[in-house]
Amino acid sequence: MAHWHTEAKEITATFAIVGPARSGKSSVLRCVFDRIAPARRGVLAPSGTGPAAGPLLDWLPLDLGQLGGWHVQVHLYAIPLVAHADATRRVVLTDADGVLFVTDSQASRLEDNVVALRDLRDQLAARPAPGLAPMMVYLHNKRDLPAELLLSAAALDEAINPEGAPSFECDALRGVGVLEALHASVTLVMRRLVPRAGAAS
Ligand SMILES: Nc1nc2c(ncn2[C@@H]2O[C@H](COP(=O)(O)OP(=O)(O)OP(=O)(O)O)[C@@H](O)[C@H]2O)c(=O)[nH]1
Ligand SMILES: [Mg+2]
Repeated sequence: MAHWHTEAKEITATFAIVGPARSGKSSVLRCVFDRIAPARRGVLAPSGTGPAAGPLLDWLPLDLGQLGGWHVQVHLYAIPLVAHADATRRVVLTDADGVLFVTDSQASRLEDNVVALRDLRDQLAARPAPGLAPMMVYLHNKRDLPAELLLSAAALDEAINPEGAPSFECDALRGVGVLEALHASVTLVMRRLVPRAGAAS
């Protein structure tokens, strides 16, 4: 959950980048890092590559400056979909204000998207405060692949986003759609947080 420093008028919010294995979660984070002004971002900390190596997530802190009279900082975490990162994912999801769900748009990966989303919902239901679910935004990734391999964005939305959360067609390797999706996610989260921040001050 977000942290407020009311005297300094600062908010720190957490965003989890989740989705099926190899859908492009780390690529999304790398894309944000490459396209945000250096003064606005910290160091990108990539995950380790095996059970014994390094942190089991990629982490990127951003300083978004003033929004709604508050100084906004965000932490983006991309958690690999491997069994030994399950505990890490649970911890990040416990704290997440926003979720960026990265789907793999290939028709052959539909079931993987569905299963990853079901797992996410189970993990969110187990949060200490399950009523206040994180704001969801979908990134339908790999839209650069040949059209015959892909499901349409509408078909993906119908399958995994029936509630109609914002969704974006993305190519994380070339930076298409990613910053737009992040902007939408931050906006949704801040709309929810800023009134609460006002109440807390
Ligand atoms: N064509 C295409 N390939 C992509 C795109 N995004 C990621 N990839 C490729 O997909 C593969 C997996 O990308 P990652 O970013 O490592 O995926 P991930 O979701 O972080 O994977 P895990 O952490 O292992 O679950 C890599 O070979 C990427 O280059 C995209 O938009 N288009
Ligand atoms: Mg990864």
